[in-house]
Amino acid sequence: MEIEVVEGDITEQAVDVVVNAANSSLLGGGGVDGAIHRRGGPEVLAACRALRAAHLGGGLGVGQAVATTAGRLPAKWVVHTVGPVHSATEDRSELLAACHRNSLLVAAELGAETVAFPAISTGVYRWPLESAAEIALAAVREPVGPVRLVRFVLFGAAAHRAFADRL
Ligand code: AR6
Repeated sequence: MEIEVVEGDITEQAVDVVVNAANSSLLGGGGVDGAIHRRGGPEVLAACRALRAAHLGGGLGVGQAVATTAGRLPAKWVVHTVGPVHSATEDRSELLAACHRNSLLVAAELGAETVAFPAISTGVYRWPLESAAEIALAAVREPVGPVRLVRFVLFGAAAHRAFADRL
C-alpha cells in the first residue's frame, strides 16, 4: 500500500473515500468538517441525520468511524470519524490511532481503493502537528483490504512539512 502526503484542500480530492474530522454529533462544524459539508451539499447532512435517527442516536464515539454518501464531492463516500481533543495530562494517542484504523476498515468494507485523510485533531482539537503526524502515519502502515493508496491532504505548509518529514 502506498502512503503519500500532499498539501491541499481535501474537498477537491478525487478519491474513493474522504475522511472527515467530525464531532460526535455528526451534524457539522467548522474546519474540515465545515468544508466537507459545504462542498458535499445537503445530501451529506441528510445522511448524517439519518444515522443519528437510526443506530447512532447517541452520536459517534471518539475513535469510531461511519460512512455516508459524499454528495457533490468528487469522492464516492465520506467516512466520518471523531478525533480526540488533545490533553496535556492524559495520553489519548490510542484514540487518534483508532480514528485512522477504523476509518480504513470502514473504507475497506465499502471496497474503497483510495482514501484521503486530513490531519485529524490538529485544528479545533489542538493536537500538536508533529505528534499527530507520527501517530497517523504509524496507524495506516498496515494494509487493509482493497485499500492501495492512503493520501494525507494537509492544509498549509506547516502541516505538510510535519507529515512529509515523518513519512
Ligand atoms: N482540507 C484539508 N485540511 C483542512 C481543510 C480542508 N479543506 N480545512 C481545515 N483543514 P479541524 P479537529 C485542516 O479543526 O481538530 C470541527 O468543528 C486544519 O488546518 O477541522 O479534528 C468539527 O466539527 C487542521 O490541520 O478538526 C469538530 O467539532 C485539520 O484539518 C472539530 O472541528 C483538522 O482541523 C474537530 O477538530
